[in-house]
Amino acid sequence: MSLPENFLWGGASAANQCEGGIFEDGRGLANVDVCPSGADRKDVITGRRKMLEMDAAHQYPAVEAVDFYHHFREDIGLLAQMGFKVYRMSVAWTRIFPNGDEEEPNEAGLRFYEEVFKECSKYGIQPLVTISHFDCPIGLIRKYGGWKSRKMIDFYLKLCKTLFIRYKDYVVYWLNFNEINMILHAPFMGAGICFEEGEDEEAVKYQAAHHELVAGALAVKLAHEVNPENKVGCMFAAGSAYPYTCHPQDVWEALVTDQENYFFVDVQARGYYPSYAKKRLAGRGILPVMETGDEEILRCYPVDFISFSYYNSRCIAAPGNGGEEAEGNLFKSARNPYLKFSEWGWPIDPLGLRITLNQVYDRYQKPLFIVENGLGAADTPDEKGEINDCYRIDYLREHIRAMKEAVEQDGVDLIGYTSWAPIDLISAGSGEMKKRYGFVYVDKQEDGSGTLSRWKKRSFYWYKKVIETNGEDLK
Ligand code: BGP
Repeated sequence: MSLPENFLWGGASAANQCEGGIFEDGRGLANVDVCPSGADRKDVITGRRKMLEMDAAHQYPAVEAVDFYHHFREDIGLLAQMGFKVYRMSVAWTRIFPNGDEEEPNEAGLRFYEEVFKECSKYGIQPLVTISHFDCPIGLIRKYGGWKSRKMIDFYLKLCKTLFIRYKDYVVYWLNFNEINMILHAPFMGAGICFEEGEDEEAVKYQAAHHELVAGALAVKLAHEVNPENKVGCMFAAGSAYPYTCHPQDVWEALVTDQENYFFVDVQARGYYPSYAKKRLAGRGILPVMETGDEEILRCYPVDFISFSYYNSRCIAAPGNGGEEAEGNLFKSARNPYLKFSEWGWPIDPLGLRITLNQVYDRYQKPLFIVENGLGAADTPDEKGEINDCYRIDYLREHIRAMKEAVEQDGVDLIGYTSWAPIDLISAGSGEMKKRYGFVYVDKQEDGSGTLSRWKKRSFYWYKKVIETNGEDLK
């Protein structure tokens, strides 16, 4: 038994974390551009501190990022050398509609992505395009409050329509929103939401989520109308919640945590609000306002496949049941005493990937796609300038092994695997450059210095062999 012949191996990135060039060719400003690095980032990405423009007191890593905007040919060439079958990337909304509400798209922005897709197709690399990867035009935030407003649905669909038509010959795999459940944890970064004094934050977040859910379903409809070959997936930040102990209260809290995340996929994949969400949101008086027809839209246009990021599992203790806190992908959880942790304090749990794949597949019975998985580490070149990132190889090897077991032994239907991120880029959570994920090192340092040149790390050669052997040789 082995992985299917046409298994899509590759890597994943996001426009705002790699492109830079944010003032070029008519591009407008987006929420992700004004998230600073440093201590204030957290308050900004969570919507508690309103920052809609740049100021002199902060650094904004998205301004240059790793300058994919001018290096994309070289970068895609490197992906091709590793034998990539798929490249997950996102479009910057504001390259195409600089303020979000223009009548006509910005041709220069459209041309940029066309060049990127052409470059991919030169090497037979299939793009997997995230339509909105933590990305919302500042123009729409100022005028409408981002996804708080139902008006966003139309602007988003206009973007979708433009993309589906223009790139019909290049792209069939689409994701409607990156980590849609992140709206609960980083609402400014996820959905352009800033909270006003006295606002019920939960109510605002679930209302905005409802707008995204409707928009996402209508994007599926549109994608199929433009090209019946199009396949649209949802995307959520996954990682099963383990009970901290077998105390029934811990088990219960873990179940509720899983439901909070599955809520989004329940709607996007099954086509309706699950009963637990309806009851609980209604119980708190925050059931989103729906328009007539919304329920039908959700029911008629479920996604074609389910994708997710997996970095770690979570461990949940009921209040007062103890447990130290652990870090992890913007979610806090209890520290799992059986796991090791990354330099950034994220748990490392390969078996958790197999568990997650099984749970998600059991629940939805739709094809799955792992679209993010990787290890953030502070790589340092040795005296010869080489980067021996054996820790990254170990992490990926164990996760790929667990993924294979889920496919080969448990029968999970998996389309592909894209590691985060093939070429070093800016961290979403912390805004740091030194938290690196790549197979390719980018000479850019935390203070912004560096030549931006690209060097292959040891993991580059390792991943190339993994792809070449369709995951058989993981040594
Ligand atoms: C996910 C995001 C990515 C990415 C990744 C790693 O939440 O979809 O954009 O950055 O996590 O997280 P970080 O960059 O914080 O290390």
